[in-house]
Amino acid sequence: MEYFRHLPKVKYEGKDTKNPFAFRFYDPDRVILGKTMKEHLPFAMAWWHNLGAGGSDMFGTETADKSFGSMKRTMSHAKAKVDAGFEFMQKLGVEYFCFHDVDLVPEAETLAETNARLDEIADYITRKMKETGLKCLWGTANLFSNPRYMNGAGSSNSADVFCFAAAQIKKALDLTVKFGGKGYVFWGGREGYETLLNTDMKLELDNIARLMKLAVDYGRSIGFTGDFYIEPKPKEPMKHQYDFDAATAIGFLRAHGLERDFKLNIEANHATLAGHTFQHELRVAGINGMLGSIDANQGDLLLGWDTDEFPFDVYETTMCMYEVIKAGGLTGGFNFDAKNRRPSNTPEDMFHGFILGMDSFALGLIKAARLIEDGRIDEFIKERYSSWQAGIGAKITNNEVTLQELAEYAEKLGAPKDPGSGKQEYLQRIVNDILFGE
Ligand code: XLS
Ligand code: CA
Ligand code: CA
Repeated sequence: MEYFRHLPKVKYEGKDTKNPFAFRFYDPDRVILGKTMKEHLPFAMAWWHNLGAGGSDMFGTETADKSFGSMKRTMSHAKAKVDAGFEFMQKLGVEYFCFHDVDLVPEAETLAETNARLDEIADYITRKMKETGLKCLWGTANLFSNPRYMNGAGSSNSADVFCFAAAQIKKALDLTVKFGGKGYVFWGGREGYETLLNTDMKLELDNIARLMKLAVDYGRSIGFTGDFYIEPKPKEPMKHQYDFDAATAIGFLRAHGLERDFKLNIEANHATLAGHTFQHELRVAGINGMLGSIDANQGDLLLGWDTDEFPFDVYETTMCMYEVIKAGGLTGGFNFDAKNRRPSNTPEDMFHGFILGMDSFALGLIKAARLIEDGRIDEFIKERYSSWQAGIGAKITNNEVTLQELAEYAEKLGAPKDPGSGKQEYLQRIVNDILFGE
């Protein structure tokens, strides 16, 4: 069955095309800084949003029909989603998918029955992957929807619940390995607290780390060679989540000896919820050697929650690609953890969402490469920090001084040289010139 029969295979037609189902900027074979666009931008479809989300919110039920011609919560619906998903990815030229265990099949009463359903669908998906050459970017376990996780999973007060989380992670790792996934994600949606009055924070944090270590040991024992990722998010659904932001997650990983097996999956919308820019979070991950993968979406500055919109803001995608290129690329990819707005409820809108996201990132890549080739920003930063290249600055960075020597140096100097202007407006003009002036 062809689910998107009336929709074409989306191709690159260049920026002058008026065809709504064509790419204006995403030209997979175009070479930029020595790599094709397709290599720079391994795009992925999020199973949960694209094949699951029907636009419901706290005030209303679904507006988009994602039944794909089958009754929901049945195995035939699970298979229809696979067929629709693979057709969608092929038509858009999206090479990867990401999944939670319970995105693939409806959860059953028992773990054993859910796992049997997962085995059935995994065989079906594996066949499709062989036929089409499409791949898995990462897998994860949903440890937040089922009521048993109301107090967290790894951070639950209940040791039994912790074991259920372990069971789900084990199975999700089995599936990730079966699909040849590049990564395995921990997003700690309910790993946090509502009030410290009922919370043993130290035990909860130690237990989350224990669960991660157990997952690493099991994953490596079954041949998983990819990266584990933490996906930071400060809040929602919990008031406070332990993986608040990139810096917090990195500190946690190092404190528990997990830094060799883990990197970060940075989501744009989570960065802004944490009070940071997307670029800030990418830079923190990048300079720590932990930039693994990206959840490519955006939030809304006027709303304080996780809206998971398709990427539209080209300043953001440009600065994102600037960070990614500077960090030497990703080990993962760009997962559109994004959903159509509630009134955008047609299959055409699903295509428009991805075309928007892919073109926004392609344009961001083109512009980021131009910023780097242009060189003025790099040159300015180099000059700005030039006092560290020689003299006292070089001695300090080589760790060749004492506090006493520095005090003597400062006293002799009388006053420091003018540190110079930060020239923010000049630099912002360069960005605008490159974005709009050429
Ligand atoms: C929710 C998260 C979630 C993770 C995967 O806010 O973005 O979807 O990416 O569990
Ligand atoms: Ca995400
Ligand atoms: Ca999100």
